[in-house]
Amino acid sequence: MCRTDLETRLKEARTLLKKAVRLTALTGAGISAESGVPTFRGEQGLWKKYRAEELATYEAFLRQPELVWEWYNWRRDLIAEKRPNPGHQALAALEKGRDFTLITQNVDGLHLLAGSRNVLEIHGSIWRVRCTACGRGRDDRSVPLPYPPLCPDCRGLLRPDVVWFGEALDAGLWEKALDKVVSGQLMLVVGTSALVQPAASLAWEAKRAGVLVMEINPERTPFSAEADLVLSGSAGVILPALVSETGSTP
Ligand code: BJW
Ligand code: ZN
Repeated sequence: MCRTDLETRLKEARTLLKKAVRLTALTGAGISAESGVPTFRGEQGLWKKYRAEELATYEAFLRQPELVWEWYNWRRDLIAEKRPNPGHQALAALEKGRDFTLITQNVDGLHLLAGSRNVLEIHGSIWRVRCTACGRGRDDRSVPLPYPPLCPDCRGLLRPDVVWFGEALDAGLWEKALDKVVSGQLMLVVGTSALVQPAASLAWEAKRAGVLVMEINPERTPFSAEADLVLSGSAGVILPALVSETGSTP
């Protein structure tokens, strides 16, 4: 997309954003890329080095819990020193004065660190652990977690409190996300390959409900053709450009 093209689209996007009072955003790994957190797919993606099915399934965890924990400890260590970038900050600013729900597939916690409060972490959090025996979850930010991490209540093996392939999303969070998306006026789809279900379906559900959807991504995705407006570029540049002149309140 050439510069003038992007400028025109940004202008249009700002006008639409100014009018919107009920807003949602769906974010993916791309928004944290500029903070130095690797994405999953693509050339620099995490799955280039590791096979998803070897690490991000419960079966993999049952087979090789130590290997899975090694991977999560490595990621916890990497994420612990990362900070929110201007993309996260712009979304936090957008929350002020609006009915704004931020739905994130990311487990890194960077939206919360940026000051967003109305956040639905639909794939869980890398900073939470859950007992495989009694099911209790708790926050735990220690890095690394000594292996094997055991539940203080029942001595069961702890797992990362994230959603692996083949697992259901938390029903309450999912219903709230879907409800906010379809009852909104505008939705931003930021930094996601729009490949992983059911999260990606939120963008299509929004369209079906007549919600205006803007996509922000340097690459095209399976959703791009459906989006009302595609702002092609990195979230750390586009989002601040969108929000700064829109102001934090409508
Ligand atoms: C930038 C940027 C910049 C770069 N600025 N942008 C066949 C068809 C359809 C579905 C399936 C199927 N086979 C299996 C399924 C189901 C499966 C699925 O969707 N698989 C697909 C891969 C095909 N889904 C599931 O299994 C889900 N559960 C389920 O279906 O349960 C059924 C069930 C129901 C009832 C009872 C029981 C079961 C669960 C999915 C869980 C996904 N989990 C992960 C791991 C989380 C934990 C962890 O982090 O360790 O979630 S996988 C991984 O993918 C992670 C992410 O949240 C998720 C999405 O990835 P994301 O965020 O889109 O990242 P990338 O890397 O893909 O893309 C980055 C994007 O950023 C790119 O577009 C870049 O261009 C862009 N970008 N720099 C803006 N600076
Ligand atoms: Zn327990």
